Amino acid sequence: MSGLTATLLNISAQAASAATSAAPAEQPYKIEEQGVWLPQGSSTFAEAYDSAWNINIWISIIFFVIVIGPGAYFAFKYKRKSETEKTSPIDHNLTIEIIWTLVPTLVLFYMFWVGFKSYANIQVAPNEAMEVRLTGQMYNWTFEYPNGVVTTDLYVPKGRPVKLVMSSKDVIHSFWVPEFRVKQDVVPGLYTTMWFEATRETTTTVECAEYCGDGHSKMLTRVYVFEEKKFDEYYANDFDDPSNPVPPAVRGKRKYEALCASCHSLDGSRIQGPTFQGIWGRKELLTDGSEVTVDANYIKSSIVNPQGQLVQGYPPTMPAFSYLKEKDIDGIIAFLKEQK
Ligand code: HEC
Ligand SMILES: [Cu+2]
Repeated sequence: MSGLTATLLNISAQAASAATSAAPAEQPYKIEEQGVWLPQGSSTFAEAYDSAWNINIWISIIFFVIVIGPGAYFAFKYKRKSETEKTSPIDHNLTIEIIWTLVPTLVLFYMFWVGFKSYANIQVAPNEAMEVRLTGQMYNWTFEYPNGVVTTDLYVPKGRPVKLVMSSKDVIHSFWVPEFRVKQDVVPGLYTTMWFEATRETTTTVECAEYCGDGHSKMLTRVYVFEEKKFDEYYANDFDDPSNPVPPAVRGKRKYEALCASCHSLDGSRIQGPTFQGIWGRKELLTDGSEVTVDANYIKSSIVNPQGQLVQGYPPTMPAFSYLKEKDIDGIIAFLKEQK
């Protein structure tokens, strides 16, 4: 990637972390560079993709020189020298015309073939691929793994194929991992898929590549590629670092950011649901006229059975999160306790 794009990406990464101060203050979003054109290749597609890129760029450069070079030269060499000079009577040359029709046609077929080969490969995921369900929304991505764990960062094993089954909750987004050389639209009301197999341990970045609103540039998300063993350990541990257990409130905060932040604010503002600011111990009027004090039991039942007790003045739109594990719910409760 060029230095300029990298600079722009860094600027938007800073903007993103400044805007969502809740985001974990980790390393900046990065895409590893190599040379002038393309970033480091980190998936099995990179080789074919990069060679297609190189072939196309070199053919374009060569033909640019072949076409524009003589054109510019002739413009000077055969420039009309006087008012009375006549144009030469030559009008065409069959041999040359056949050559300059046939050669570019064959070159075009070759370029098509080079692109089509890897395109076909990118379209069809291997059967054994791990299927991860991706949801795009303004302005983040969530990933649901086969074991039901939902994350806001993408974790993938090195050397094993991963298939993403993607859809959007609102507008069209585009899921783009430059280092993997994959990009696919994420569309409301439609499943799109893509797959890849990472080839090296790295931490790279997802960008949204379809302008989707004013938070578009903030849809940066990390992709962690782990060795298979490390991946399996993380996978079994809800993608928390097994050697560095997180306190419940931190786990809860992550779940909040992944699942609840789109409807519940922490700063007192009303989104779809009541704010979590000062929620612990708050007295809440329910639609059946009764009053409850927010405690652990109420929060738990709000999460697994949201329609059971509805807060007055709010729509019954909260989905049930019955798949959440006990320790995630405990984490959320611990996190909500802290929201003064
Ligand atoms: C699609 C929007 C939406 C999402 C996502 C959502 N909620 Fe809600 N939530 C609501 C709405 C609307 C209400 C108010 C109506 C009701 O009581 O169900 C609510 C109410 C609540 C309440 C009761 C609040 C109070 O002041 O009494 C709790 C607790 C709660 N949600 C927890 C969560 C947690 C935890 C998550 C994430 C795991 C979550 N919600 C995700 C929409 C949402
Ligand atoms: Cu987007």
